[in-house]
Amino acid sequence: PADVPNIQFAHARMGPFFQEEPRLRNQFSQDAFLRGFLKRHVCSKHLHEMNGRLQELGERVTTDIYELSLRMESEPPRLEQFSAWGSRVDKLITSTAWQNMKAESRADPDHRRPILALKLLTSKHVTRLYQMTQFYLFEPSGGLYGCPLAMTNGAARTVELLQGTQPWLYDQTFPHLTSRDPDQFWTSGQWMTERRGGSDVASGTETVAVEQTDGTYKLFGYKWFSSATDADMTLTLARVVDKNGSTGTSGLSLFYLDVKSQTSKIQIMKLKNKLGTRQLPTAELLIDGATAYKISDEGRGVSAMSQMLTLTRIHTAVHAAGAMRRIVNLARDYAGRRKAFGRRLLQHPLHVHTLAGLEVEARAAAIFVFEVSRLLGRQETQAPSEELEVEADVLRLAVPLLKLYVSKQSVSVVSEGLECFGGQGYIEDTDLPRLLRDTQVTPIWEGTTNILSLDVLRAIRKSASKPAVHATKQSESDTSSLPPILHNFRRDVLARVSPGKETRSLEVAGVKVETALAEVLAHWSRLDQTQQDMSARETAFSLARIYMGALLVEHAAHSSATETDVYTAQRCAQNFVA
Ligand code: UCC
Ligand code: FAD
Repeated sequence: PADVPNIQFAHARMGPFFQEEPRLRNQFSQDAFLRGFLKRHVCSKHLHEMNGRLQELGERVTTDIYELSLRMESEPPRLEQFSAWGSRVDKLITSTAWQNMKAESRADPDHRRPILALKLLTSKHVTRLYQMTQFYLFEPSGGLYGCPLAMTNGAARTVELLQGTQPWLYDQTFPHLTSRDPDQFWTSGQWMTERRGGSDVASGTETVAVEQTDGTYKLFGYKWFSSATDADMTLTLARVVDKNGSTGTSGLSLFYLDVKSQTSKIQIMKLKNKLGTRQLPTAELLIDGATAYKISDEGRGVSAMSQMLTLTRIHTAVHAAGAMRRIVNLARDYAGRRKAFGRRLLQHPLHVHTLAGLEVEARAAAIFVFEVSRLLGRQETQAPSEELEVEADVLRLAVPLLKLYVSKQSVSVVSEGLECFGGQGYIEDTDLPRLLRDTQVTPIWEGTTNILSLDVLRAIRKSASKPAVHATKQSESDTSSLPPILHNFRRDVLARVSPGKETRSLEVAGVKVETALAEVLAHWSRLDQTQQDMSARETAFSLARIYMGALLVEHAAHSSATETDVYTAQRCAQNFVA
């Protein structure tokens, strides 16, 4: 009305204030912590090459790759089970964005650089680290395409390890699983979970394998979760039975199944309606006589698959750590743009303290992921040595600890991160809620938190029956009763904090790590078997935090460390034992 001055809201006007959006800048150049870690561990020749590629990827995950992921989210997969004329067709319809992501991830380097240039470096032992840092940048913009890539990566490693006993399998699949040519590249599934149980796979698997006269097997069963429904091949578990249906051994065996050539024998019964990971075609599958090849010894399927689990568990942690990094980057940027009570959020001490806490958690998760990837690369490529044997023990414990801790923590960090945007954090079109939905799955798949805590116990108990790698030194006699794997874990942690303890600013943090470790190990040694089972989760959380604390202290004690690195180590060390 004419009698109200400076009117701001009327038909075609919505008021003068619009909040600036948070901006996503190059995710590699913004990540001083990642660059610092690489500088510590990669020689200058490779570092230059690696930095160049990661810089490029860091940009693409904020532009074209990110755009693809938005389309993948808004055009989820669909299942057409019957044709218009009633025939069963089980046609999985994925978006062009999903299909483009497959091509993009492998694009011929002569035409366009692949998103994930896995074979770039000549120095093999840092290749795993390089690979996982790429996934770390890629995952929050990857539209869950990292899921089939993770399973493919795990399958590639599994067939590589089986090369001695199954050379034909290696020849037939490995070049495809690692190909950079999109027309040649295959993805693999990992079909383990059935209706009776996804944790207790040994009792839960009802799928049977019937041997044929030519030595192949026909599989019959119902896979309750398959996230790689459009995969070219899969590795799967089944129980061998004779023609009368009785089992040979009680255990499961591992099978290779070429999916793309036998779609008529694998019915897609249903696409799952999920909280998140909506871009991903997760389905229930009925396997009705598909031909498969037994690739493990009979009854040794779980063991033969364990390296695949190692890879996919690391990928899960990479996804979770990547989500934390993304939300913290966005929240920090937003805090510089949003004002409340007359000041930018970045000028409110409490908000800054909240962000700093999230930054510490994101860094702790990141360094855990980077170090485990580095150790894995060393195991895969270096000649056997006593040092590597000790590292193998550390890695065996670190993988379940990494997966269980970082996954769980990512849900809490991403959730807190959403709150940093106030109400906007809850609004779908900001694309922020997707991060929470897609991280909520990480504690569940690839082994739940409890199952991985029990896996830590499995590793400790198995090691208890083996002799120690190192003779016990006098000063270590008080811990000589520890199972060798814990003994080696302890040595590793102490070696990492030792330089920090000599640095004034890190001394307290270093001592806290040592004390917490001593307390956890002493407490653990006093428990009987049932008590160990009952407290497996607390033990695992404590060991994970202690390990991250040790990694951060070690990082902060390095000559290239910054003040922020020191603060991170100090703050992480404030809260150790679960
Ligand atoms: O969820 C899935 C895919 C989701 C999508 C993937 C995305 C990846 C990231 C993407 C980012 C975007 S696939 C389903 C995953 N399912 C699981 O993880 C199953 C969880 N359950 C377990 O882990 C259980 O603990 C089982 C299945 C391993 C338990 O089986 P058993 O048969 O009862 O276990 P045993 O008898 O204790 O172990 C059998 C053998 C032993 O070796 P031997 O006989 O030589 O003593 C174990 O030491 O397997 C060995 N073993 C292992 N070895 C068992 N676990 C491990 C391990 N983790 N490492 C090495
Ligand atoms: P259950 O085994 O029934 O577990 C239920 C609860 O009991 C959990 O909290 C668990 O921690 C707890 N529990 C079980 N046993 C114990 C114990 N001994 N001690 C203490 N607690 C215990 N699987 C595949 O094989 N391939 C796939 O591609 C795949 N994709 C998936 C995609 C999505 C989106 C999801 C959500 C799952 C997918 N899964 C896939 C399945 C996933 O791996 C399983 O759901 C998971 O391993 C848990 O198994 P479950 O669902 O049978 O739970």
